[in-house]
Amino acid sequence: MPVASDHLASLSAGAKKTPQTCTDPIPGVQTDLYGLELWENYVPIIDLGALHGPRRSDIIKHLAHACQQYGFFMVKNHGISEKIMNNVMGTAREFFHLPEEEKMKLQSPGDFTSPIRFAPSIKDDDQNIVVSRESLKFLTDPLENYVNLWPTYPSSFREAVAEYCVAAKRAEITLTEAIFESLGMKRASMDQILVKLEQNVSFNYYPTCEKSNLGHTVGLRGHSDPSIITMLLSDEVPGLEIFQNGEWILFKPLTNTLSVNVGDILQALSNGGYKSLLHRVAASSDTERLSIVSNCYPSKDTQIGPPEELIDDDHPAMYKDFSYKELYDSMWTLRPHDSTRLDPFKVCAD
Ligand SMILES: O=C(O)CCC(=O)C(=O)O
Repeated sequence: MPVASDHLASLSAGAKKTPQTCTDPIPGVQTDLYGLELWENYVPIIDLGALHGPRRSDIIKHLAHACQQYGFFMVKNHGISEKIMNNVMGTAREFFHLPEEEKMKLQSPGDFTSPIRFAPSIKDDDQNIVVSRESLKFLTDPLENYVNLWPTYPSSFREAVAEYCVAAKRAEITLTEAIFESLGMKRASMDQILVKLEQNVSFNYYPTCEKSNLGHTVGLRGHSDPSIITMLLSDEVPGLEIFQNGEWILFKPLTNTLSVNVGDILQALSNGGYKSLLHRVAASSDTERLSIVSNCYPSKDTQIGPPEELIDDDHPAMYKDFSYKELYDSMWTLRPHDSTRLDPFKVCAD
């Protein structure tokens, strides 16, 4: 049975089990010879709903291509209802519009391990740059351990966010399992990760900045994510820029889709076959922007070096065998905008 049904069953009810399917053609989308849709020629669209039907093996091939060539794709028919997405976006927007002193109550300066933390915009004097993003980051897994730490204002917060987290995690498990299958991982290698997948969520708010300050303001600096995959729900305001073929490309979100990027852990697990995406967010003087990021990663004791079935004479191991805890502990010693998180775990330094 291809679907990680045991792992999905462990999620509480609330999210739709069978993703809604939409087969209407989307303007601006071309389909290649293998049936893979490409949005504006640079972002693949993966039909997550079709993983549950007879086209599963085609979708697995689409995923392999998307992760190898792009490190970034959109998912449609992901099973997260419009109502759940609208509720969580509305709640996040209300949160960021609270008075500064309310949000600052959730700040925990210097403590990156706090289960919930608000971070305001910052000025980096060394680089003479303002990073305009405000964020609220929180652990979500298991929900019952964390919900009581979440804000009670806006009053919709706990319910709307919990519903979104459950639905997003369901989509992430389905997608992660399919991505592992696309790599040719053995069932046992997949399961040692899938049974212990965890999630954290970040609400990101990018206020508008004065036109005169645009030259030294960014939304968020270039980085990759310390995740297996990262799933992004954003409003329709462009801002995310992805690094592809040596240039930064502005991504234009498509309604009702989520975007997904390959993270550092998947790059290590795939022995470098799937590339972790470098991305950043531009500042705007016209429109504020809101996004919700869900990071999917393994438990601390999980081994995330490439599994033996992906290593042979033609594909020698690029990374040592290491645990997620080792990666997690080492990443606080690097600057957050370094994209070198995996370097200490390489078999041979470049
Ligand atoms: O807001 C976005 O589009 C991206 C956010 C992001 O990259 C992050 O939270 O790490």
